[in-house]
Amino acid sequence: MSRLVVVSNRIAPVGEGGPPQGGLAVGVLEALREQGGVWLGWSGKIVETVPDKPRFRTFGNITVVELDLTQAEYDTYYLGYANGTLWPAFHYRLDLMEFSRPNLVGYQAVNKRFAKALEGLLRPGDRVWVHDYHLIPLATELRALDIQLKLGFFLHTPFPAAQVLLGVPWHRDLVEHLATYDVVGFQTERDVAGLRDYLMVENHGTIDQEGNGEAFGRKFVAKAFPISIETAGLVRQAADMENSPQVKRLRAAMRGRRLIIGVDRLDYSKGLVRRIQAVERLFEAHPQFRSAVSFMQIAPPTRGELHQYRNIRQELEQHSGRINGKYADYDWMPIRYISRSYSRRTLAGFYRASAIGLVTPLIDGMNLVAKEYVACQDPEDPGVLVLSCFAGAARELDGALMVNPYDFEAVGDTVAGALQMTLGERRERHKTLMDRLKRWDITAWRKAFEAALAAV
Ligand code: ADQ
Repeated sequence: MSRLVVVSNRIAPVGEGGPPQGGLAVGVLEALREQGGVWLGWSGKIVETVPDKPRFRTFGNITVVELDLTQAEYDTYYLGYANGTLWPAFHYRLDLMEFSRPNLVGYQAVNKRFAKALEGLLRPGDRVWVHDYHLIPLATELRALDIQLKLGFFLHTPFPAAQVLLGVPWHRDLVEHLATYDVVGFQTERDVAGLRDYLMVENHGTIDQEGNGEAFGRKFVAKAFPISIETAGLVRQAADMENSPQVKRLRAAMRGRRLIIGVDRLDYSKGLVRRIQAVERLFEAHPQFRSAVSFMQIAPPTRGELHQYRNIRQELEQHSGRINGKYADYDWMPIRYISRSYSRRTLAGFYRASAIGLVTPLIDGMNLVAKEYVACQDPEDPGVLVLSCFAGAARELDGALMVNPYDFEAVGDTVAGALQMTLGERRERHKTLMDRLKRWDITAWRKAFEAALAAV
Protein backbone atom coordinates (compact mmCIF):
# COMPACT_ATOMS: atom_id res chain seq x y z
CA MET A 1 0.00 0.00 0.00
CA SER A 2 1.30 3.45 -0.84
CA ARG A 3 2.18 5.65 2.11
CA LEU A 4 0.77 8.99 3.12
CA VAL A 5 3.32 11.72 3.79
CA VAL A 6 1.92 14.69 5.70
CA VAL A 7 3.79 17.98 5.91
CA SER A 8 2.67 20.83 8.15
CA ASN A 9 4.34 23.67 10.00
CA ARG A 10 3.81 21.95 13.36
CA ILE A 11 3.31 18.28 14.15
CA ALA A 12 0.69 17.20 16.66
CA PRO A 13 2.01 15.03 19.51
CA VAL A 14 2.01 11.47 18.13
CA GLY A 15 1.70 8.47 20.44
CA GLU A 16 3.24 10.11 23.47
CA GLY A 17 0.22 10.53 25.67
CA GLY A 18 0.42 14.27 25.05
CA PRO A 19 -2.55 16.59 25.32
CA PRO A 20 -5.77 15.36 23.72
CA GLN A 21 -5.86 16.45 20.13
CA GLY A 22 -8.04 18.49 17.85
CA GLY A 23 -9.80 17.61 14.63
CA LEU A 24 -6.92 17.90 12.20
CA ALA A 25 -4.55 15.85 14.34
CA VAL A 26 -7.17 13.15 14.84
CA GLY A 27 -7.94 13.01 11.11
CA VAL A 28 -4.34 12.96 10.00
CA LEU A 29 -3.25 10.41 12.60
CA GLU A 30 -6.14 8.13 11.70
CA ALA A 31 -5.06 8.24 8.04
CA LEU A 32 -1.41 7.64 8.92
CA ARG A 33 -2.24 4.69 11.18
CA GLU A 34 -4.41 3.07 8.52
CA GLN A 35 -1.88 3.34 5.76
CA GLY A 36 1.43 3.90 7.46
CA GLY A 37 3.36 7.01 6.69
CA VAL A 38 5.43 10.01 7.60
CA TRP A 39 4.60 13.33 9.29
CA LEU A 40 7.18 16.05 8.80
CA GLY A 41 7.21 19.52 10.32
CA TRP A 42 8.91 22.03 12.58
CA SER A 43 9.77 20.71 16.04
CA GLY A 44 8.86 24.05 17.68
CA LYS A 45 12.53 24.43 18.68
CA ILE A 46 14.77 27.36 17.79
CA VAL A 47 18.46 26.45 17.63
CA GLU A 48 21.78 28.16 16.92
CA THR A 49 22.68 25.87 14.06
CA VAL A 50 20.37 23.33 12.50
CA PRO A 51 21.55 19.72 12.65
CA ASP A 52 22.67 18.13 9.34
CA LYS A 53 19.93 15.55 9.57
CA PRO A 54 16.34 15.87 10.82
CA ARG A 55 15.33 13.89 13.91
CA PHE A 56 13.30 10.72 13.33
CA ARG A 57 11.00 8.98 15.74
CA THR A 58 8.91 5.95 14.99
CA PHE A 59 5.53 5.05 16.49
CA GLY A 60 4.35 1.75 14.96
CA ASN A 61 3.91 2.41 11.25
CA ILE A 62 4.24 6.21 11.60
CA THR A 63 7.54 8.05 11.31
CA VAL A 64 7.69 11.55 12.71
CA VAL A 65 10.38 13.78 11.25
CA GLU A 66 11.19 17.00 13.08
CA LEU A 67 13.14 19.96 11.78
CA ASP A 68 14.41 22.81 13.93
CA LEU A 69 14.52 26.46 12.87
CA THR A 70 17.21 29.05 13.46
CA GLN A 71 16.19 32.36 15.02
CA ALA A 72 16.54 34.05 11.61
CA GLU A 73 14.33 31.43 9.99
CA TYR A 74 11.72 31.78 12.72
CA ASP A 75 11.74 35.57 12.33
CA THR A 76 11.51 35.63 8.54
CA TYR A 77 9.60 32.46 7.60
CA TYR A 78 7.23 32.02 10.55
CA LEU A 79 6.67 35.46 12.04
CA GLY A 80 7.62 37.62 9.08
CA TYR A 81 6.12 36.15 5.97
CA ALA A 82 3.65 33.44 7.09
CA ASN A 83 2.08 35.38 9.95
CA GLY A 84 3.05 38.97 9.10
CA THR A 85 2.21 38.90 5.38
CA LEU A 86 0.03 35.94 4.42
CA TRP A 87 -2.17 35.57 7.52
CA PRO A 88 -3.40 39.21 7.51
CA ALA A 89 -3.76 39.31 3.72
CA PHE A 90 -5.72 36.04 3.62
CA HIS A 91 -7.97 37.48 6.34
CA TYR A 92 -8.65 40.67 4.34
CA ARG A 93 -6.41 42.84 6.54
CA LEU A 94 -4.06 44.45 4.04
CA ASP A 95 -3.86 47.32 6.52
CA LEU A 96 -2.06 44.96 8.94
CA MET A 97 0.02 43.22 6.27
CA GLU A 98 3.76 43.78 6.34
CA PHE A 99 6.10 42.79 3.60
CA SER A 100 9.85 42.69 3.28
CA ARG A 101 12.13 40.96 0.82
CA PRO A 102 14.24 39.29 3.55
CA ASN A 103 11.03 37.74 4.97
CA LEU A 104 10.03 36.40 1.57
CA VAL A 105 13.55 35.03 1.03
CA GLY A 106 13.44 33.35 4.45
CA TYR A 107 10.02 31.83 3.67
CA GLN A 108 11.29 30.38 0.41
CA ALA A 109 14.48 29.11 2.02
CA VAL A 110 12.63 27.20 4.76
CA ASN A 111 10.34 25.67 2.15
CA LYS A 112 13.43 24.59 0.22
CA ARG A 113 14.89 23.05 3.37
CA PHE A 114 11.64 21.16 4.06
CA ALA A 115 11.72 19.85 0.47
CA LYS A 116 15.35 18.72 0.83
CA ALA A 117 14.52 16.91 4.06
CA LEU A 118 11.60 15.17 2.35
CA GLU A 119 13.61 14.16 -0.69
CA GLY A 120 15.55 11.48 1.17
CA LEU A 121 12.41 10.06 2.79
CA LEU A 122 10.07 9.68 -0.14
CA ARG A 123 9.42 6.33 -1.80
CA PRO A 124 7.77 5.46 -5.10
CA GLY A 125 3.99 5.56 -4.79
CA ASP A 126 3.92 7.91 -1.76
CA ARG A 127 1.22 10.58 -1.68
CA VAL A 128 2.25 13.91 -0.18
CA TRP A 129 -0.31 16.06 1.67
CA VAL A 130 0.89 19.55 2.56
CA HIS A 131 -0.97 21.79 5.01
CA ASP A 132 -1.50 25.52 5.15
CA TYR A 133 -0.08 28.88 4.18
CA HIS A 134 3.35 28.28 5.70
CA LEU A 135 4.19 25.79 2.98
CA ILE A 136 2.65 27.04 -0.27
CA PRO A 137 5.95 26.88 -2.27
CA LEU A 138 6.73 23.30 -1.20
CA ALA A 139 5.38 21.72 -4.41
CA THR A 140 7.60 23.93 -6.55
CA GLU A 141 10.63 22.98 -4.45
CA LEU A 142 9.77 19.27 -4.64
CA ARG A 143 9.27 19.39 -8.40
CA ALA A 144 12.62 21.19 -8.71
CA LEU A 145 14.16 18.12 -7.03
CA ASP A 146 12.50 16.02 -9.74
CA ILE A 147 9.99 14.43 -7.39
CA GLN A 148 7.10 13.17 -9.51
CA LEU A 149 4.79 11.91 -6.74
CA LYS A 150 1.20 13.08 -6.27
CA LEU A 151 1.16 16.32 -4.29
CA GLY A 152 -1.88 17.65 -2.46
CA PHE A 153 -2.31 20.91 -0.54
CA PHE A 154 -4.97 22.03 1.92
CA LEU A 155 -5.42 25.67 2.89
CA HIS A 156 -6.90 26.07 6.38
CA THR A 157 -7.41 29.86 6.07
CA PRO A 158 -9.68 31.68 3.65
CA PHE A 159 -8.32 32.33 0.16
CA PRO A 160 -9.01 36.02 -0.44
CA ALA A 161 -10.87 37.74 -3.25
CA ALA A 162 -8.74 38.71 -6.24
CA GLN A 163 -8.61 42.43 -5.36
CA VAL A 164 -7.15 41.59 -1.96
CA LEU A 165 -4.64 39.05 -3.23
CA LEU A 166 -3.39 41.62 -5.73
CA GLY A 167 -2.20 43.63 -2.72
CA VAL A 168 0.26 40.88 -1.76
CA PRO A 169 3.62 41.49 -3.44
CA TRP A 170 4.69 38.56 -5.63
CA HIS A 171 1.11 37.24 -5.70
CA ARG A 172 1.69 35.62 -9.09
CA ASP A 173 4.42 33.39 -7.62
CA LEU A 174 2.14 32.31 -4.78
CA VAL A 175 -0.60 31.27 -7.16
CA GLU A 176 1.85 29.55 -9.48
CA HIS A 177 3.11 27.54 -6.50
CA LEU A 178 -0.48 26.53 -5.72
CA ALA A 179 -1.07 25.46 -9.31
CA THR A 180 1.98 23.18 -9.03
CA TYR A 181 0.10 20.84 -6.67
CA ASP A 182 -2.11 18.16 -8.20
CA VAL A 183 -4.96 18.89 -5.78
CA VAL A 184 -5.53 22.22 -4.02
CA GLY A 185 -8.12 21.89 -1.27
CA PHE A 186 -9.97 24.84 0.21
CA GLN A 187 -12.45 25.13 3.06
CA THR A 188 -15.38 26.45 1.00
CA GLU A 189 -16.57 27.33 -2.49
CA ARG A 190 -15.98 30.99 -1.58
CA ASP A 191 -12.25 30.23 -1.46
CA VAL A 192 -12.25 28.27 -4.72
CA ALA A 193 -14.03 31.24 -6.30
CA GLY A 194 -11.27 33.53 -5.02
CA LEU A 195 -8.65 31.54 -6.91
CA ARG A 196 -10.86 31.22 -9.99
CA ASP A 197 -11.44 35.00 -10.12
CA TYR A 198 -7.76 35.76 -9.64
CA LEU A 199 -6.78 33.47 -12.53
CA MET A 200 -9.41 35.09 -14.73
CA VAL A 201 -8.67 38.70 -13.77
CA GLU A 202 -4.94 38.21 -14.27
CA ASN A 203 -5.40 36.11 -17.38
CA HIS A 204 -3.40 33.17 -16.06
CA GLY A 205 -5.92 30.38 -16.52
CA THR A 206 -9.25 28.88 -15.55
CA ILE A 207 -10.99 26.57 -13.08
CA ASP A 208 -14.20 24.99 -14.35
CA GLN A 209 -17.28 24.25 -12.23
CA GLU A 210 -16.05 20.69 -11.53
CA GLY A 211 -12.82 22.09 -10.13
CA ASN A 212 -10.54 21.23 -13.05
CA GLY A 213 -7.92 23.94 -13.22
CA GLU A 214 -5.48 24.93 -15.92
CA ALA A 215 -2.96 27.70 -15.35
CA PHE A 216 0.69 28.46 -16.02
CA GLY A 217 0.81 25.47 -18.39
CA ARG A 218 -0.25 23.05 -15.63
CA LYS A 219 -3.35 21.08 -14.77
CA PHE A 220 -4.66 20.73 -11.23
CA VAL A 221 -7.85 20.18 -9.28
CA ALA A 222 -9.16 22.96 -6.98
CA LYS A 223 -12.08 22.01 -4.75
CA ALA A 224 -13.75 22.71 -1.42
CA PHE A 225 -13.23 20.14 1.36
CA PRO A 226 -14.78 21.72 4.46
CA ILE A 227 -12.79 20.48 7.47
CA SER A 228 -14.80 18.96 10.28
CA ILE A 229 -14.56 17.50 13.78
CA GLU A 230 -14.42 14.10 15.40
CA THR A 231 -18.17 14.26 16.00
CA ALA A 232 -18.82 10.93 17.74
CA GLY A 233 -15.85 11.31 20.10
CA LEU A 234 -16.86 14.83 21.10
CA VAL A 235 -20.47 13.82 21.76
CA ARG A 236 -19.20 11.16 24.20
CA GLN A 237 -16.63 13.46 25.78
CA ALA A 238 -19.15 16.23 26.43
CA ALA A 239 -21.60 13.81 28.04
CA ASP A 240 -18.79 12.36 30.20
CA MET A 241 -17.77 15.83 31.33
CA GLU A 242 -21.26 16.83 32.42
CA ASN A 243 -20.60 15.86 36.03
CA SER A 244 -16.88 16.61 36.11
CA PRO A 245 -15.48 18.80 38.90
CA GLN A 246 -14.67 21.59 36.41
CA VAL A 247 -18.22 21.79 35.07
CA LYS A 248 -19.69 21.54 38.58
CA ARG A 249 -17.52 24.48 39.65
CA LEU A 250 -18.57 26.48 36.62
CA ARG A 251 -22.24 25.81 37.30
CA ALA A 252 -21.83 26.70 40.96
CA ALA A 253 -20.16 29.99 39.97
CA MET A 254 -23.06 30.77 37.62
CA ARG A 255 -25.59 30.24 40.42
CA GLY A 256 -28.46 29.32 38.14
CA ARG A 257 -27.72 32.02 35.55
CA ARG A 258 -27.32 31.14 31.91
CA LEU A 259 -23.99 31.29 30.12
CA ILE A 260 -22.99 32.66 26.72
CA ILE A 261 -19.59 31.27 25.68
CA GLY A 262 -16.90 32.40 23.24
CA VAL A 263 -13.70 30.38 22.67
CA ASP A 264 -10.98 31.56 20.30
CA ARG A 265 -7.29 32.07 19.86
CA LEU A 266 -6.67 35.75 20.54
CA ASP A 267 -6.60 36.93 16.92
CA TYR A 268 -7.83 40.04 15.12
CA SER A 269 -9.75 37.85 12.66
CA LYS A 270 -12.03 36.53 15.40
CA GLY A 271 -14.06 39.74 15.86
CA LEU A 272 -13.64 39.81 19.64
CA VAL A 273 -14.07 43.53 20.25
CA ARG A 274 -17.28 43.69 18.25
CA ARG A 275 -18.46 40.55 20.05
CA ILE A 276 -18.05 42.29 23.40
CA GLN A 277 -19.91 45.30 22.00
CA ALA A 278 -22.70 42.93 20.98
CA VAL A 279 -22.89 41.72 24.57
CA GLU A 280 -23.05 45.32 25.73
CA ARG A 281 -25.95 45.86 23.35
CA LEU A 282 -27.67 42.79 24.82
CA PHE A 283 -27.58 44.24 28.32
CA GLU A 284 -28.41 47.74 27.18
CA ALA A 285 -31.38 47.01 24.92
CA HIS A 286 -32.70 43.90 26.71
CA PRO A 287 -32.50 44.73 30.42
CA GLN A 288 -34.39 41.56 31.38
CA PHE A 289 -31.12 39.69 30.81
CA ARG A 290 -29.11 41.76 33.28
CA SER A 291 -28.28 39.56 36.25
CA ALA A 292 -29.73 36.61 34.32
CA VAL A 293 -26.90 35.72 31.92
CA SER A 294 -23.12 36.14 31.76
CA PHE A 295 -20.73 36.08 28.85
CA MET A 296 -17.50 34.09 29.22
CA GLN A 297 -14.81 34.66 26.61
CA ILE A 298 -11.83 32.28 26.65
CA ALA A 299 -9.04 33.65 24.47
CA PRO A 300 -5.44 32.66 25.21
CA PRO A 301 -2.84 34.83 23.46
CA THR A 302 -1.06 33.60 20.31
CA ARG A 303 1.75 35.02 18.17
CA GLY A 304 2.53 37.52 20.90
CA GLU A 305 5.84 38.55 19.27
CA LEU A 306 3.94 40.24 16.45
CA HIS A 307 2.94 43.82 17.14
CA GLN A 308 -0.39 43.30 15.34
CA TYR A 309 -1.36 41.02 18.26
CA ARG A 310 -0.10 43.13 21.14
CA ASN A 311 -2.99 45.54 21.48
CA ILE A 312 -5.87 43.12 21.11
CA ARG A 313 -5.74 41.88 24.68
CA GLN A 314 -5.53 45.37 26.11
CA GLU A 315 -8.45 46.51 23.98
CA LEU A 316 -10.57 43.56 25.10
CA GLU A 317 -9.73 44.13 28.74
CA GLN A 318 -10.69 47.79 28.39
CA HIS A 319 -14.06 47.01 26.84
CA SER A 320 -14.87 44.22 29.31
CA GLY A 321 -13.82 46.46 32.20
CA ARG A 322 -15.98 49.31 30.97
CA ILE A 323 -19.06 47.09 30.50
CA ASN A 324 -18.54 45.36 33.83
CA GLY A 325 -18.18 48.78 35.44
CA LYS A 326 -21.45 49.88 33.91
CA TYR A 327 -23.63 46.84 34.63
CA ALA A 328 -22.04 44.59 37.26
CA ASP A 329 -23.86 44.08 40.55
CA TYR A 330 -22.48 42.88 43.88
CA ASP A 331 -23.43 39.31 42.97
CA TRP A 332 -23.21 39.39 39.15
CA MET A 333 -20.39 39.92 36.65
CA PRO A 334 -21.64 40.47 33.06
CA ILE A 335 -18.38 39.50 31.32
CA ARG A 336 -15.62 37.10 32.27
CA TYR A 337 -12.62 37.47 30.05
CA ILE A 338 -10.17 34.61 30.52
CA SER A 339 -6.80 34.53 28.82
CA ARG A 340 -5.65 31.08 29.90
CA SER A 341 -6.36 27.94 27.92
CA TYR A 342 -8.20 24.78 28.95
CA SER A 343 -7.97 21.17 27.83
CA ARG A 344 -10.26 20.01 25.07
CA ARG A 345 -12.16 17.86 27.59
CA THR A 346 -12.83 20.81 29.85
CA LEU A 347 -13.94 22.95 26.91
CA ALA A 348 -16.34 20.19 25.85
CA GLY A 349 -17.94 20.37 29.31
CA PHE A 350 -18.06 24.18 29.21
CA TYR A 351 -19.76 24.12 25.80
CA ARG A 352 -22.39 21.75 27.12
CA ALA A 353 -23.04 24.00 30.09
CA SER A 354 -23.58 27.07 27.86
CA ALA A 355 -26.95 28.23 26.56
CA ILE A 356 -25.40 30.16 23.66
CA GLY A 357 -22.25 29.59 21.60
CA LEU A 358 -21.24 33.00 20.25
CA VAL A 359 -18.93 32.56 17.25
CA THR A 360 -18.53 35.83 15.37
CA PRO A 361 -15.27 35.97 13.38
CA LEU A 362 -14.94 38.79 10.84
CA ILE A 363 -13.65 36.09 8.53
CA ASP A 364 -12.55 32.51 9.21
CA GLY A 365 -11.45 29.62 7.01
CA MET A 366 -13.86 27.26 8.79
CA ASN A 367 -14.04 27.78 12.58
CA LEU A 368 -14.10 24.45 14.34
CA VAL A 369 -15.28 25.94 17.63
CA ALA A 370 -18.71 26.41 16.01
CA LYS A 371 -18.90 22.72 15.11
CA GLU A 372 -17.49 21.59 18.45
CA TYR A 373 -20.06 23.68 20.34
CA VAL A 374 -22.90 21.97 18.47
CA ALA A 375 -21.54 18.45 18.98
CA CYS A 376 -21.18 19.03 22.73
CA GLN A 377 -24.83 19.98 23.36
CA ASP A 378 -27.32 17.81 25.22
CA PRO A 379 -29.79 16.86 22.45
CA GLU A 380 -32.66 16.98 24.97
CA ASP A 381 -31.87 20.56 26.00
CA PRO A 382 -29.44 22.00 23.45
CA GLY A 383 -27.93 25.47 23.40
CA VAL A 384 -28.13 27.77 20.37
CA LEU A 385 -25.24 28.58 18.03
CA VAL A 386 -25.04 32.24 16.93
CA LEU A 387 -22.67 32.23 13.98
CA SER A 388 -21.00 34.82 11.76
CA CYS A 389 -21.96 34.53 8.12
CA PHE A 390 -18.23 35.05 7.33
CA ALA A 391 -17.07 31.82 9.02
CA GLY A 392 -16.53 29.01 6.51
CA ALA A 393 -18.72 26.91 8.82
CA ALA A 394 -21.72 29.11 7.96
CA ARG A 395 -21.94 27.38 4.59
CA GLU A 396 -22.83 24.09 6.27
CA LEU A 397 -24.40 25.03 9.59
CA ASP A 398 -27.70 26.42 8.44
CA GLY A 399 -29.40 25.44 11.70
CA ALA A 400 -27.46 28.23 13.44
CA LEU A 401 -28.66 31.83 13.86
CA MET A 402 -26.62 33.70 11.26
CA VAL A 403 -25.32 37.20 11.99
CA ASN A 404 -23.21 39.88 10.39
CA PRO A 405 -20.48 40.43 13.02
CA TYR A 406 -19.97 44.05 11.94
CA ASP A 407 -23.55 44.86 12.98
CA PHE A 408 -22.98 44.33 16.69
CA GLU A 409 -26.40 45.71 17.60
CA ALA A 410 -28.09 43.06 15.47
CA VAL A 411 -25.79 40.42 17.04
CA GLY A 412 -26.86 41.53 20.52
CA ASP A 413 -30.53 41.37 19.49
CA THR A 414 -30.02 37.92 17.94
CA VAL A 415 -28.50 36.66 21.18
CA ALA A 416 -31.56 38.03 23.02
CA GLY A 417 -33.77 36.09 20.58
CA ALA A 418 -31.69 32.94 21.08
CA LEU A 419 -32.08 33.20 24.85
CA GLN A 420 -35.85 33.17 24.38
CA MET A 421 -36.02 30.38 21.80
CA THR A 422 -38.47 27.59 22.60
CA LEU A 423 -37.18 24.14 23.50
CA GLY A 424 -38.90 22.75 20.39
CA GLU A 425 -37.05 25.10 18.05
CA ARG A 426 -33.74 24.54 19.81
CA ARG A 427 -34.09 20.76 19.42
CA GLU A 428 -35.07 21.08 15.78
CA ARG A 429 -32.13 23.32 14.95
CA HIS A 430 -29.73 21.11 16.87
CA LYS A 431 -30.95 18.04 15.01
CA THR A 432 -30.42 19.74 11.63
CA LEU A 433 -26.89 20.71 12.66
CA MET A 434 -26.04 17.28 14.07
CA ASP A 435 -27.31 15.49 10.97
CA ARG A 436 -24.67 17.39 9.00
CA LEU A 437 -21.88 16.86 11.55
CA LYS A 438 -22.56 13.12 11.81
CA ARG A 439 -22.52 12.71 8.04
CA TRP A 440 -19.54 15.00 7.46
CA ASP A 441 -17.00 14.46 10.22
CA ILE A 442 -13.21 14.60 10.19
CA THR A 443 -12.96 11.09 8.71
CA ALA A 444 -15.28 11.98 5.82
CA TRP A 445 -13.20 15.12 5.23
CA ARG A 446 -9.84 13.42 4.98
CA LYS A 447 -11.23 10.52 2.94
CA ALA A 448 -12.70 13.00 0.42
CA PHE A 449 -9.33 14.72 0.10
CA GLU A 450 -7.46 11.43 -0.22
CA ALA A 451 -9.91 10.24 -2.88
CA ALA A 452 -9.38 13.44 -4.87
CA LEU A 453 -5.62 12.98 -4.70
CA ALA A 454 -5.87 9.30 -5.65
CA ALA A 455 -8.08 10.20 -8.64
CA VAL A 456 -5.57 12.53 -10.36
P1 ADQ B 1 -7.91 28.50 14.19
O1 ADQ B 1 -7.82 29.89 13.68
O2 ADQ B 1 -7.08 28.16 15.35
O3 ADQ B 1 -7.66 27.43 13.03
P2 ADQ B 1 -10.55 27.21 14.97
O4 ADQ B 1 -11.00 26.40 13.83
O5 ADQ B 1 -11.67 27.90 15.66
O6 ADQ B 1 -9.51 28.33 14.55
O7 ADQ B 1 -9.82 26.34 16.08
C1 ADQ B 1 -8.98 25.29 15.82
C2 ADQ B 1 -8.89 24.39 17.05
O8 ADQ B 1 -8.31 25.09 18.17
C3 ADQ B 1 -10.27 23.91 17.50
O9 ADQ B 1 -10.23 22.52 17.70
C4 ADQ B 1 -10.53 24.67 18.78
O10 ADQ B 1 -11.26 23.94 19.74
C5 ADQ B 1 -9.16 24.97 19.31
N1 ADQ B 1 -9.20 26.25 20.05
C6 ADQ B 1 -9.53 27.46 19.57
N2 ADQ B 1 -9.51 28.38 20.55
C7 ADQ B 1 -9.16 27.74 21.69
C8 ADQ B 1 -8.96 28.14 23.04
N3 ADQ B 1 -9.17 29.38 23.43
N4 ADQ B 1 -8.60 27.19 23.93
C9 ADQ B 1 -8.42 25.91 23.55
N5 ADQ B 1 -8.59 25.47 22.29
C10 ADQ B 1 -8.95 26.36 21.37
C11 ADQ B 1 -7.35 27.46 11.62
C12 ADQ B 1 -8.28 28.35 10.77
C13 ADQ B 1 -9.74 27.95 10.99
C14 ADQ B 1 -9.92 26.46 10.68
C15 ADQ B 1 -8.89 25.61 11.41
C16 ADQ B 1 -8.93 24.15 10.95
O11 ADQ B 1 -8.08 29.72 11.07
O12 ADQ B 1 -10.58 28.73 10.16
O13 ADQ B 1 -11.21 26.06 11.10
O14 ADQ B 1 -7.57 26.09 11.18
O15 ADQ B 1 -8.79 24.06 9.56
